[in-house]
Amino acid sequence: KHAGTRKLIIETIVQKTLPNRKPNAHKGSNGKALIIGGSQFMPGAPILTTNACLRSGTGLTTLAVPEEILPIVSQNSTEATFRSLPSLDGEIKTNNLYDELSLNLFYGIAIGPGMGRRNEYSLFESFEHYEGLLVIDADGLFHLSKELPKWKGGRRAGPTIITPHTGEMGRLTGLSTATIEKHRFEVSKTFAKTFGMYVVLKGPYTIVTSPSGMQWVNQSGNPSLAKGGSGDVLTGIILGFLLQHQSILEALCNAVFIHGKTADKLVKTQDGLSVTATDILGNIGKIIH
Ligand code: NPW
Ligand code: AMP
Ligand code: MG
Repeated sequence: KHAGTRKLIIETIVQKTLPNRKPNAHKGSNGKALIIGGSQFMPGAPILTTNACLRSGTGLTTLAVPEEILPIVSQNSTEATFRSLPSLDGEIKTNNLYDELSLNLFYGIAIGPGMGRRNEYSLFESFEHYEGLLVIDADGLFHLSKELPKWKGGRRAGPTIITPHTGEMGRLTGLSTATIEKHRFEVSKTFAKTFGMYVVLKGPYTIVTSPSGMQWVNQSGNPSLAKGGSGDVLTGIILGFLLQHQSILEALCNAVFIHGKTADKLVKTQDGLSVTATDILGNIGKIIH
C-alpha cells in the first residue's frame, strides 16, 4: 500500500548528497541564515541553534533576540552577528518582524527555540511575504498552532518546514500524543498535505514528509538525545543544511541523519547519560563526510 512513498534514509545516500565547498567559495556564497528566538529564561536554546547552524556550513549566521538577553547571548557565539528586538516581560514583542529584521536579506530563517509563549505573534503576517526558507520549531510551533487556518494550502511565498516532537504535533493537530505515536506516518502526511509544509516529526525514527506526501524514516540516533537542547541543535543543523543543499528533502534527511549519527558516535566513547546538546553540535563535523 505504501510502496514508493515511504523510504529509509540510507547512510551511503547521505554521504553522496552532502555538499562540498567549492574552491572559490566565499562567506557570502554559503548562505545567510537568521535565527529568531530566546527569552529571559531560555537564552541557551537559540545559542545552540545558532552554533549548530555555524557548524553546518552557513556563511553568515545572525541571531535575533529580545533586547535584554543580547549581552548574554552575544558572549556565547563568537562567529555569529546579532540583532536586538523589542521585548515585553523578557520575550520578543513585535508583530512586524518582516520590517524589523528586513527578512528578505536572509536565504533561510529558523524561528522558535527558547522564544517563550507569553506574547502573541502572528507568524503568518510576519512571514507571508518572506520568500526564503522558513523553519518553525519549539515555541514558534506554539504560535503557529494559534493561527493554523491562515496557513492552509501553503499560502506563504517560500517553503515552510516544521520540526515538532510528539507533544508539539499534538498541539498542532489537537490529537493526543498516544494517537500520534500510533499513527506517526498518517498524521505527518495529512498535516504536510493540508498545510503544504515539510514536516519533520521527531523522536526515535524521525519521519521527514514532503508537502506531496513522500516520507523518509531516519534510523540514526539513540536515547542520549532525550535531553533539553537536542531539538534546538537539530534546528540549527537543518537551517545550515538547507542553505548548503539544492534539494530541501536531501537537506532535511541529511540533517536528521547527521544529528542522530553524531549521538551514535559519541556514545561509543562517552556514556549516553552525559552526552549534552553542546557535545552534539561540537561533534557534527566528525560525522559529515
Ligand atoms: P510530558 O512532559 O512528557 O508530560 P513543550 P518543550 C509533551 C526550549 N528549550 N518529546 C510533554 O509532555 C525550547 O526551545 C530551552 C517531548 C510536554 O507536555 C522551547 O522554546 C532550552 N515532549 C521551550 O523550551 C533547553 C513530549 O510535550 C510537552 C513528547 C519549550 O520546549 C530545553 C513538551 O513540549 C528546551 O529545548 C516527546 N516525545 N511527547 C534552553 N537551554 O534554553 C509528549 N510531550 O512544552 O511544547 O515544549 O519541548 O519543553
Ligand atoms: P526536542 O524534544 O525538540 O529537544 O528534540 C529532541 C531531539 O532528540 C529530536 O531530534 C529527537 O528525534 C531526538 N531524540 C529524543 N529522544 C530520542 C530517542 N530516544 N532516540 C532517538 N532520538 C531521540
Ligand atoms: Mg524542541
